[in-house]
Amino acid sequence: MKTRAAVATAAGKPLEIMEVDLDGPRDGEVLVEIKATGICHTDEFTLSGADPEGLFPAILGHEGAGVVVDVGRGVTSVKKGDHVIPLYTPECRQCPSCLSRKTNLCTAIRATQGQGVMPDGTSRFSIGKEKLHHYMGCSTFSNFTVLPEIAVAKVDPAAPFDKICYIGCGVTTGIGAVINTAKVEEGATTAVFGLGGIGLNVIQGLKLAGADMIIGVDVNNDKKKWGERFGMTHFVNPKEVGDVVPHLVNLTKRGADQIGGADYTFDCTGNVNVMRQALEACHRGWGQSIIIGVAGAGQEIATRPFQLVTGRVWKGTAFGGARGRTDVPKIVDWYMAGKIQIDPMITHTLKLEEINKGFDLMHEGKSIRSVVVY
Ligand code: NAD
Ligand code: AHE
Ligand code: ZN
Repeated sequence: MKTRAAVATAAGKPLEIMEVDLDGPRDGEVLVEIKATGICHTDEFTLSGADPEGLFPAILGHEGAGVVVDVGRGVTSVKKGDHVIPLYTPECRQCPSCLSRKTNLCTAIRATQGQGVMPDGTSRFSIGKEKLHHYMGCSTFSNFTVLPEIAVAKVDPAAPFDKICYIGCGVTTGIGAVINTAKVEEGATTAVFGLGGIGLNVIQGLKLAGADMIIGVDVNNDKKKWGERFGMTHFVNPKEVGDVVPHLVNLTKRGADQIGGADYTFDCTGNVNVMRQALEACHRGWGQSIIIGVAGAGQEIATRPFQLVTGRVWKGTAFGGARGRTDVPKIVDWYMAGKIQIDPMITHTLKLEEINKGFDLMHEGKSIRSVVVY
């Protein structure tokens, strides 16, 4: 079949809207009509050329929602007409990682996913004889896409596609980092670095978890009102306070010994210098810093080992530690029940032809989330 898609032809170039060829689903695969897709910073990261796994030409996009329109042989868990969210972190429930109960990082198809192909080693996308790469197993910047059955979560059909697509990455990553990875407890003192599409969801997760102090840290003062909207209690612009680490340690002093530092900090910037600040702003003895941001090829994190020797913990999280087929439908239900907010964070709704504008808005710091509606 033919489908409309935004194609990443080369690193650093705007996406090109074109008609591409799409082969139907093979064994264990499903064909999904994508109804809406968010634009995540990670799409920008790969398009920029910074992603060591980046492949071109490719169809990017990993934050979608849509309807199953066809299924391959052997598919049992979804059927035509089901509403689904594609999962860049699948859940096969059979691999050693899924069975370990220690991680959400299913390994069933990770190798081929990183090579931009389906589990059988081939691509479903092409333009004539030229093959196009899949991206993060999702390629939601195409109106129709093919996914393995284990990489779709079946969700409430009443949920609006143009909002729940964001659960395909940003919402789940932010809230999950708090609940699944950090396991933040009531009354905690916390700091969130970077108040974009991920950081604001960390803030909303911290509010849900009952954190007392939620400090937002961002170089853009416009983000103050955004953080406050979702439960941030204090705002710090690192450009205005000198060295941000002692500033945060001072701000979080509490208890008889007046030792400062947050119980939990979150990096939502992808900047390795910020990751160090987030670790060092943690409380001696128990503070945990969760790395969510993704950094480019060649970037490394550093700190004095003393920071870890004295009990601070550095952790990372992918997709908020969520098991997609199990947890994503629940998060959609939370949204439908009004337990979490999504609508105000979707600042821009665009047509596929306007997708490059979504990247411009992100670069300019003007959007929280742009969503493309097909
Ligand atoms: P975004 O562009 O919407 O937000 C980034 C925010 O960081 C902006 O508000 C920006 O002003 C702020 N910022 C930039 N430099 C800063 C600094 N030095 N100090 C403080 N704030 C600073 O991006 P996003 O969509 O929220 O994504 C954030 C990061 O999370 C990206 O690196 C993205 O690739 C990554 N990500 C990771 C996962 C995962 O599973 N681990 C999932 C989604 C996104
Ligand atoms: N190709 C990148 C990996 C980037 C990365 O860490 N991606 C996250 C999801 S970001 C979503 O917006 C992830 O899921 N990681 C786990 C995995 O298996 O990739 C690089 O840096 O090489
Ligand atoms: Zn993402």
